[in-house]
Amino acid sequence: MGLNLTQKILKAHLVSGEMVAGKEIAIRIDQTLTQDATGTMAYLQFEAMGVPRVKTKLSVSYVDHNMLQDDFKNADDHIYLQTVAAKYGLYFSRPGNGICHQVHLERFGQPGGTLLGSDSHTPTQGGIGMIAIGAGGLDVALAMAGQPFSLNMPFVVNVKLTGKLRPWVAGKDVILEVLRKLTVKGGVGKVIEYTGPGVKTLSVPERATITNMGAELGATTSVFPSDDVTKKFLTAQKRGKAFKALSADADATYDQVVEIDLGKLEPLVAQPHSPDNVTEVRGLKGTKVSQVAVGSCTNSSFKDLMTVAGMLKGKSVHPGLSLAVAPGSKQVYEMISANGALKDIIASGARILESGCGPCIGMGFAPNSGAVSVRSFNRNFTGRSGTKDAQVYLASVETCIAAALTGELTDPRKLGKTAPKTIQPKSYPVADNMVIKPAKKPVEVVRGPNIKPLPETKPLQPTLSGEVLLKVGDNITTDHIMPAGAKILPLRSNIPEISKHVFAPVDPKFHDRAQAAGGGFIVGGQNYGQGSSREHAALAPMSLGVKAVIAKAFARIHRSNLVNFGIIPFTFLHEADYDKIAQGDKLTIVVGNVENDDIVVRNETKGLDIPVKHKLSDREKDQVRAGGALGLAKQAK
Ligand code: MIC
Ligand code: SF4
Repeated sequence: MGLNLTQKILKAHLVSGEMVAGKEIAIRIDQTLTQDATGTMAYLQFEAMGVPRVKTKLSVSYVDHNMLQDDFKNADDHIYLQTVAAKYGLYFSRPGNGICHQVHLERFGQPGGTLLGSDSHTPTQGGIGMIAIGAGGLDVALAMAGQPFSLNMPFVVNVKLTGKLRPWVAGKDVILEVLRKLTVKGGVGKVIEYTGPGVKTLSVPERATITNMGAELGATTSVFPSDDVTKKFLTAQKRGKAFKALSADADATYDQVVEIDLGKLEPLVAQPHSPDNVTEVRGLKGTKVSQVAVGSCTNSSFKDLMTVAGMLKGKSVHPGLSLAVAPGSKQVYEMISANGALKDIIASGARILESGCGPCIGMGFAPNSGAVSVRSFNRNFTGRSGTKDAQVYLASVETCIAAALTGELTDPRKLGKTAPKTIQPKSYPVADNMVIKPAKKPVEVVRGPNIKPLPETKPLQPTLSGEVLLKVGDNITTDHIMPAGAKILPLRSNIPEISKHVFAPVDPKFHDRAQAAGGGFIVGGQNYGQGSSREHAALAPMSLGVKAVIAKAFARIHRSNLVNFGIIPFTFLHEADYDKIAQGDKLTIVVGNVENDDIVVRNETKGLDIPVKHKLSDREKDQVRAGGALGLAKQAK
């Protein structure tokens, strides 16, 4: 029987396990990436493992998130990251070089390879046929130390593309349509593999937008075949040698099939506050917009910026709003400045931001109170923009600029029959002068005062008891659990400080209550922990004494992060039992050594027994017993 592309690449990297969907496998990791907001912790953990040099084929450390330097903290972290990279054999992409996923696509991604990144949008590289997976920093540190990465063998969804996008319809609209069909939890445990005759009509930047935002499906990753389009892109990046033709076997089978006729799609938008709350732009005509932002790892390629420039040329930004534009990388920035496109963008009145994550993670350009903000980004969770009551809509670059010109949500097709043409360059300018190679001589790692030691982990207690510190509903994101933004992100290397903000958007008293109670439990609904890969959403609760989370279901990366830090992720055996626990209830859970999966939660307050499962693999059981994966890695040394 033939294999699909996902199975082929996983098979070529299989270290252990059986390739049966849902069963745990371990794969060899060729490349890793980190960004600064998760990287500091990942390298502190890597250092604690005592491995002298990274063991991957390539590891890159990027700085793109914590770029606002309003005091020493972020700048100190950047120097720590630079020196640690030099010492341990990593490439270091300096602040200013661009957003990790965009730069990685341009310069490092490898069709057919595996990439583990401490950022949930690592699957962007699926746009060139790579199996690229987001994970917590500790998992990435372990991969850098040469350990295989464990995951459940994914189910594979075939998204069959036919037809061709019509003018003004973009790659972003394709992924918004997939999100509308599958929802933010529809991809959990699955890889989304794109096939069909429509694939060849999509450029690499369009494919990368689609695989990037596949993260919002909760998918393990997304992948496109590597074909002539990929070859042209890599050759233009002077990386023709990295090309390898890859596709599914003709008789490959899939667990699920979704068909999309590209020719039938129209401009779409994700409404507040979830990326799957998708509808046609035309239906929202007339909605007044206060700000527009173009950029982020989803839509900041040369193609995107040329679309922005083409639409803005000779026109003015609407007086009722503010437009910000952030080119995704230095390469993009250089190209649009060399060909005059940047001039057209500036002349329109747009505010040019540096190449980095910026407003996507609440690092500046927060909307005004109650504002409607239209963004070419991938997440619109409540408060993520920095303004709690802002209404964030996610859309293509075309729809963003249509709003920027008219002051309201406008179907870009209303701007004329012909969309601006963007030609794929035959050659990209390659400088790489902002990528520092690993040092050959010994390097001293520089640590600023904001870099605090890792918190201590404690081995598993056979009986867990305490109160339910918080009960939350479905689709709680890591932005709820451990918010980001300009004020909190600089504390990523300081767990005692960042812990003060755990669950702040949901309940500002959470920290004090958890401390007073000496820890306890969290109860959650469906898809608990969706969104980012930030392990701080597990690490900080752990430092506050959270021992277990009992939920209806977990998002993949967050579940792994909980286990990595010794917090047991229990799921209800019967979902209706969610109603049998209230905030403040006292619970006792006899877990023993977690060998047995059938565990009973005793609700002491209500006098009820509630059956739950931990579904830990043998590897995970060992991690939980040791109080987390780092403890285990140190024991193994
Ligand atoms: C995000 O988009 O939420 C982030 C910031 O890139 C995170 C990583 C982080 O929290 O540092 C992600 O997506 O994993
Ligand atoms: Fe950066 Fe936003 Fe992409 Fe996360 S989603 S990596 S914050 S641009």
